[in-house]
Amino acid sequence: MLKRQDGVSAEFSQPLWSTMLLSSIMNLRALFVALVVVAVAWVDSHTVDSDTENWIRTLFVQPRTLKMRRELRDTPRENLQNFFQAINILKNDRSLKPNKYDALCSLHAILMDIAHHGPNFLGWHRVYLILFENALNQAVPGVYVPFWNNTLDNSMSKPSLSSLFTSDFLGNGRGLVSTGPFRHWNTPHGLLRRNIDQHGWLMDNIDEANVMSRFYLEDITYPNAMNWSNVEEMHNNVHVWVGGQMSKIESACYDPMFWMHHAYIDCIWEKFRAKQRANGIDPNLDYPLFSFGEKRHSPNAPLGFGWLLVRHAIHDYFAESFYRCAETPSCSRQRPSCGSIWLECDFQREQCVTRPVRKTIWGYGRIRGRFSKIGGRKTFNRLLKP
Ligand SMILES: [Cu+2]
Repeated sequence: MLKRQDGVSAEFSQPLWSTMLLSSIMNLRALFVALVVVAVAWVDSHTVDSDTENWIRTLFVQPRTLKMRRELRDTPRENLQNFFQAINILKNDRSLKPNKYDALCSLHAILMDIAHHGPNFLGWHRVYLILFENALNQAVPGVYVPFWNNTLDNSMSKPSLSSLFTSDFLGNGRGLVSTGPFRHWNTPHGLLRRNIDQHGWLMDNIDEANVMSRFYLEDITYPNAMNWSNVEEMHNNVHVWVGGQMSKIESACYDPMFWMHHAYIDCIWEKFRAKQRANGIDPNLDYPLFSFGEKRHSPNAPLGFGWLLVRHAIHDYFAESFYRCAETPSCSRQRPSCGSIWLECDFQREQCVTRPVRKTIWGYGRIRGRFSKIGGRKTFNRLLKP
């Protein structure tokens, strides 16, 4: 029986050991849980202190119940508040240096090269999100990470007026974040700030359709994907669109928007995998054997979490044992409600769109079109990697 750690919710008391033998994915499950009892093998010369390492080991558990991740605007208020509260509990928990939230977030920068610019991008962030969700559940049991489907905001005539950037959701979108659940947050990269809708761009339905039109992981990830179906590239532009800490890899997760953004990207990937299964392609085996680009993205390279390898992160174990993605609200002329006060139906396009909250005080419009997008390009990677 897995020994329960202090503060770990009852939900995590499921003895993984007993289910191991029954599982068809026994080896992977064993590898995952083995991290609880062995030293986490951090890569390169980077280390975290032993207290942090010990805590992170407690995050390698499988919840008894599956989470249902929902779109932010479709998440019941109570769940959303619990989610924000859990984040703040981690942020204020100084039993680790400098606090639990920042300690977990630091891994994103430490393992930056393993996690980005290659086919491991999706799998690595999937495992990382699971660890984060487990950390939240230690603070407030039952919490899940809602996903931010940014196409709902992109469909607005002025996405900078999205209700997401109010105290009801994530706080203001320009300058120091002084409203909402993360107001006046300090980070290792200065006070939390954003600069929405100045550079980069949000995703649209065509982006998702382009991803869905492809067949293999290498068709939607670096280094082989065409730009128009490269999901990492699409995600980079959203990071840049938010600005502030979000615009750079080493600081991105210090803005909690990071997790909701990645939860959406992850849901797109899961949809892609479902389509693969329907087409007779096994997503468990779909990792480029040779054309993976840099060595650290090779299928047998370490994932950065204990004994897990890069190829393990694409396994259905992670896709199926922890959470599901709910559908983003949709509407039609016959079914005009989007089921959320934050969304309204665009009857022409028959899709839900974020309701604007107020007139902008910045007084600029949005430049649309491919050409202007290219002109404004400042990619997430390029900001970091000379
Ligand atoms: Cu990342």
